[in-house]
Amino acid sequence: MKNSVTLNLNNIDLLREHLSVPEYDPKFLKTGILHVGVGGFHRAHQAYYLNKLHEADLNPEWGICGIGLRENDKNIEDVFKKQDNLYTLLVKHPDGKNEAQVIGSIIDFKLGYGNPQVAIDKMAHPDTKIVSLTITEGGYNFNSSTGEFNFDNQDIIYELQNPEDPRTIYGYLTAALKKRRENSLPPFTIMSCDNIEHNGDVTREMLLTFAKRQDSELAEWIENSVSFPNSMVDRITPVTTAADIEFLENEYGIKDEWPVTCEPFIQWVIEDNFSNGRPQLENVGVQFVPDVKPYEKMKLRLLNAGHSVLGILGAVYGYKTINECMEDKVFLTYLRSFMDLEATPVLDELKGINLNDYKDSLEERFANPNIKDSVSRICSESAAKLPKFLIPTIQDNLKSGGNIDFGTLVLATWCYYSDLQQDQNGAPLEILDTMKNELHEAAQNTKEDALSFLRQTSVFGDLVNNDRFTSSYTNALDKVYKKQNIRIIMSDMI
Ligand code: CS2
Repeated sequence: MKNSVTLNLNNIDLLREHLSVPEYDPKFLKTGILHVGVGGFHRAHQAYYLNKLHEADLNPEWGICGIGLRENDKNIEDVFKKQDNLYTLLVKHPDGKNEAQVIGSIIDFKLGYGNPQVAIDKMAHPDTKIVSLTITEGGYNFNSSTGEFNFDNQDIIYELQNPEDPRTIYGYLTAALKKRRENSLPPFTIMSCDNIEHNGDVTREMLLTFAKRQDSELAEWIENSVSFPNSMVDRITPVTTAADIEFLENEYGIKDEWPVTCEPFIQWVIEDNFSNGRPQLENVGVQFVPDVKPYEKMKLRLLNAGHSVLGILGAVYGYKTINECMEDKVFLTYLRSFMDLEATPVLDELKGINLNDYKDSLEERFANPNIKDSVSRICSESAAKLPKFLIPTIQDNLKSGGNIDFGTLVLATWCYYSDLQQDQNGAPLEILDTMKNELHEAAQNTKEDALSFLRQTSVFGDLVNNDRFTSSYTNALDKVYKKQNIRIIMSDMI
């Protein structure tokens, strides 16, 4: 074991003996990209690609500055200050091998919370060319079933009345774009990197709806001049644990308070639609395509939905990780049946992609025993995720007369999970969901009204009115609530 070294710019030369470090000097970068939502995923994905680009050839105008809009983003600011915005990326291979590297592409972090002008000024700075987002599926403030902007959100009401004191991404973006327009600066591109179908189009529509209420001329300018490329982003990034921090110190002699771990696979498919220039990311493997929609649909409905299938059924059965589920033949076969019989028939054709190979590769990725992606991460925010990942497949199959039972069992099990908040062995489950209370209340009424969970139309749309669906759902509910072992229910179906 080497003596451990604290991660910061002064120690780069010492750290080079332990692991790979940036061979460029981050001090030569200026901020071209502002990123809202610096969590594990952004740091394992976009920031990794930018780091790779600078390693090949320094692109001085494309440094990243993180922006935090939430109160607890203060923690990120603190760690980044200590570590000069550096962090370690630990790639975990299925054979147990690991690769660690220090990433230097994030060069700054600004906390908007408590001092929004700092973030607005940064967005309005002439060097800023792109504002990218990973604000989670639930962060876009629209009703999942109607697609409409939610004007009842208290933060939206507040910021419409107090434009100088924004709270949500919409308030920040409009305030910054307004300033750019007043200063005759070109607008930045708004690049959503969240798992939502047509993520760019959705961001555009929501921002325009908000901006029209505030300033119709500004809204028109945004409509005519801001680009919102759609994208498909992919890399499985588990939650960082204390064990990861310890592992890095023991194995690589690096003291890093906030590293990130991920799988080896990475993909980014994006439309080449930028209002103010972009980095040459095609040089490091990013795919620029004219229309990303078929790719994102494939990924959301196979990978993300597949994750939710394993996560919810696995959590209630008592599994803790996705790879544990994949080691179980019943779960593995159930997942494949869901993908083959329900998700695939309602996907668009994708030239050049063999869906069977894609599904095989998903199975391998989910099974990576080194990743230990927790089912609790997958189940978190299911109320925002399932309407994007799983429910559209059920709705499409209801229209086409296709099979729905594999997906429906997941929804019935989710009702049980939200109601009892424990697994089938009686062990408590930690529910991480913005809608936790609403879900719990609706699920608790299941005994009096079997369809009560489904009556949350903002999540389920009008599924409650579809007889074929409700009959499959009550049948599944009946089995799950009678405490039939979930694994036996699943194995009877495959
Ligand atoms: C996961 C995703 O949030 C989830 O439930 O399915 O975070 C998934 O791991 C990523 O989208 C992979 O690219």
